[in-house]
Amino acid sequence: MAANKDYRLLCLENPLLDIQAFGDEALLEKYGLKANDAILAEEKHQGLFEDLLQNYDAKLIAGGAAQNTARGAQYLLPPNSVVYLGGVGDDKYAAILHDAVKQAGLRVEYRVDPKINTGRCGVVITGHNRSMCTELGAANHYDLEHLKKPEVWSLVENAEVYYVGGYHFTVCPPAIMELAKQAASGNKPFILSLSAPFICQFFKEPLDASAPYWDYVIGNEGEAAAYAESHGLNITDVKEIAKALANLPKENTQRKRVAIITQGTEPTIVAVQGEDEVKEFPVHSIDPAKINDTNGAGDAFAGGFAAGVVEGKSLEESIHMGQWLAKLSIQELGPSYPFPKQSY
Ligand code: 26A
Repeated sequence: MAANKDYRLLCLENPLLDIQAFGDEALLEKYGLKANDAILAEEKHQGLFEDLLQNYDAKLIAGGAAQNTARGAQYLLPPNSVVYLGGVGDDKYAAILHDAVKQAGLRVEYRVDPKINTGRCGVVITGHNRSMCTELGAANHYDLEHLKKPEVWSLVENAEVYYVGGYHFTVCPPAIMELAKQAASGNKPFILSLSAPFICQFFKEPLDASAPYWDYVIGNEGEAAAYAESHGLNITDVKEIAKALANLPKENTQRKRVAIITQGTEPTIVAVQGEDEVKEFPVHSIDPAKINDTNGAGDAFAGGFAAGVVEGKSLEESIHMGQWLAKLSIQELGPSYPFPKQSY
């Protein structure tokens, strides 16, 4: 890989503005939310966003899981390394996202829909848990037409590594498949995040269609369990689930698939296709008093890891980079990274 090329990492998913607050049991109960979850907003959640802003001193923070990952990868990589695609509206929320990505040095190619609001994610923090409730808005209107615009498609062709957030399976699976095929045909790494248990449960068909293209699949213990259950694997051991993911049929046989399962403060599990031994990597220790909130920790891990893949680092080193960035991010409010930059 040429070291001086621009935009080597291309990411796709749903740009969202997080409306994040420290909440309580009563708030979770009022909207029927679980303490630690990610869901799509239904009718009964409509009041949540205003409630958070009016009564819980909510902060507006740039979000969208893969956009957080993209900002994270750019944090570690040379300038102009990462480009991110997704759909937004033309409103004050989009302006906040533009400011955040500008500060992060992240290039975005948004599909702008002037008639629809930028997506919002209500985030309720209780202790080390976060409950997320998303109204996708304009993010739900990302389409192939945007991906195939010559100025966007040339970025796709130019990229050397692809990162897709699994949340995008609710939006435009054909765009995911285009990136997956582009990766396989050029023997370039395709990284997929499972994103949330509900993706493994309710978006199984498009998820499975993309599986042969995963060079790296990243998830947490909850997503791994949901995958195992929804696929009738009859296993609950995280290492065994990682192994099963790593050994699914694969399109590009020039790369062995790697499955990575994070488990909060417990060690990160890594299985490699065809290998018997499943490895464990302890997370970087942190004084609990320094943890601000863990929302976005998984996205930060994925960002650090993806940066390692882009730079051609070893698997061990890439995991280490992911854990390093996750440790930085949990000391910030929301899915953010410290500025001025800390160097790895
Ligand atoms: C389709 N859904 C539900 C989502 C999301 C999402 N990003 C994309 N699509 N639901 C929550 N998030 C984001 O996850 C980040 C934390 O990992 C939130 O915006 C938050 O920044």
